[in-house]
Amino acid sequence: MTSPFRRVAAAAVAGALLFVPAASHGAPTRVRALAGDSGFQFSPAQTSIVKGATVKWVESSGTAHRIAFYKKPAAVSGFRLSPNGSAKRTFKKVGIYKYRCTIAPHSTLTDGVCTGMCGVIRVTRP
Ligand SMILES: [Cu+2]
Repeated sequence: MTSPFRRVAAAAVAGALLFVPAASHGAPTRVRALAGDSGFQFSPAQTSIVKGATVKWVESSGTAHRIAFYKKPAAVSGFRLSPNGSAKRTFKKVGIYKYRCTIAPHSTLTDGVCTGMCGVIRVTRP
């Protein structure tokens, strides 16, 4: 049994070892929305892309989600993620974007700190 934290840490270590560059303008970077036995989470919870790249959220647990960006350097609209559906957003400005699922009890936001189904997208220069 691997905790979500350990999985994220393991992914970060694997990424560092492989020198995985930030995703370029090719296929969208995928983020899975998980629920059920895995708990409410985005996988990976943190991802890096280059400016102009697209993130595609894929729901694979049969649960609806509502994504809202609560910290962003540029406007990016939230969206509903239908059960087993997907949605994309393209990021045109460098910076750190933080988002969460606002459907209770998937995440909570207290004093700017998100717990649960929370995600971060780091958008870097190409
Ligand atoms: Cu959710």
